[in-house]
Amino acid sequence: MGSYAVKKIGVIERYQEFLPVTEKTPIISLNEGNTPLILAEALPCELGLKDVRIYYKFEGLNPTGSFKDRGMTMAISKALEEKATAVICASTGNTSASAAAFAARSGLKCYVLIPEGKIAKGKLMQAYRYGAKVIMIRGNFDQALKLVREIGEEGSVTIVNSINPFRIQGQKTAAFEIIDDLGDAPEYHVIPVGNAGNITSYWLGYQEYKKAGKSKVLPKMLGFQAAGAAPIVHGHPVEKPETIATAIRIGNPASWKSAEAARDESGGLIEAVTDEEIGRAYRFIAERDGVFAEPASAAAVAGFIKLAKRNYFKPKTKIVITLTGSGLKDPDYALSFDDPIESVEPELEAVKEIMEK
Ligand code: AN7
Repeated sequence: MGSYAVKKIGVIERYQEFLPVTEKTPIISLNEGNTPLILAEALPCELGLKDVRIYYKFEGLNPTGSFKDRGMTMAISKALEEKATAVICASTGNTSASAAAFAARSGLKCYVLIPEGKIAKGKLMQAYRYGAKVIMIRGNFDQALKLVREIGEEGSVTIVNSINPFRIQGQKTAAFEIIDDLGDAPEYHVIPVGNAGNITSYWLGYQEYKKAGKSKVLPKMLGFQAAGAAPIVHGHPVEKPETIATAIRIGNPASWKSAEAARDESGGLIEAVTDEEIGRAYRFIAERDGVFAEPASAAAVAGFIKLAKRNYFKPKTKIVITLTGSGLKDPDYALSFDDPIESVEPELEAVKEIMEK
């Protein structure tokens, strides 16, 4: 073997002093984390924002294409340490893809419960191909999570939804990376909210790093739910959540209270954005900034745009927007817009005619 000096490491090895692991923890990693902060250029330009810096924390570049891998490396490693034999989760898609991948690598059996017909094709495909036992529920995510809790209580299968505290621990490393990259925390952090584990995780990470003297600033946490699935905004569960952003089609988030705490302690907010606003933001960042994220991620961008138009942001500040998952996850949504891809005979004139349109 030749020498291979660059050793890419995952979030547990990189941040072990901040995580509940020991030398005895068997680390199951896919080199997750270490995702880039991509400077937004078209977005501030379009909004006439001259003296703020906006970064996309692009979590779509994780091994299974979403931020879930940060929490899953922890949850699966700890499950293995605790001699589990099987894991289970309910999912709107990304958790199931991530659980399936890390379980495959660990040798643990994996069961995933997903709402039938309501998860993006790429995610379903991942869970299936990584070899999880995929069970489609004729109901929504909240009903699937309730079943998972019941199965978890029986004791033989470990739950790897974010009600598993190791998930939150792993996911907080995204905040660490941002501070390590920027030298301090941003003044504002914008993030989509579904089951509310991620906003909880970032807030925990920002606070812990500040306590450790790694940063001076604590950001305002700015969360966005889809208008048809906005229980935290309305202050009560939504029985039939609906949104094109299927990842956040959740009516009764598990981390509801801690999301409210993140919002209130940081002086932030949690608001709603419509599917139309999500769709526009989704197209804008792909078409103008060259960053392809999934609809749920675009909810954060849509929220950012809404606040910017209200002159919410103070000048000379930094803003980080987490793009939670890859646009590749949801081909059906990507191809659903009414600007059709045209087909022609293989003739020069015909091709030129379309080029000039
Ligand atoms: C791309 O996979 O809940 O507020 O079961 O996949 O931490 O739930 C996914 C959530 C945002 C919301 N963006 O994060 C699941 C699941 C994407 C997501 C969220 C999800 P949380």
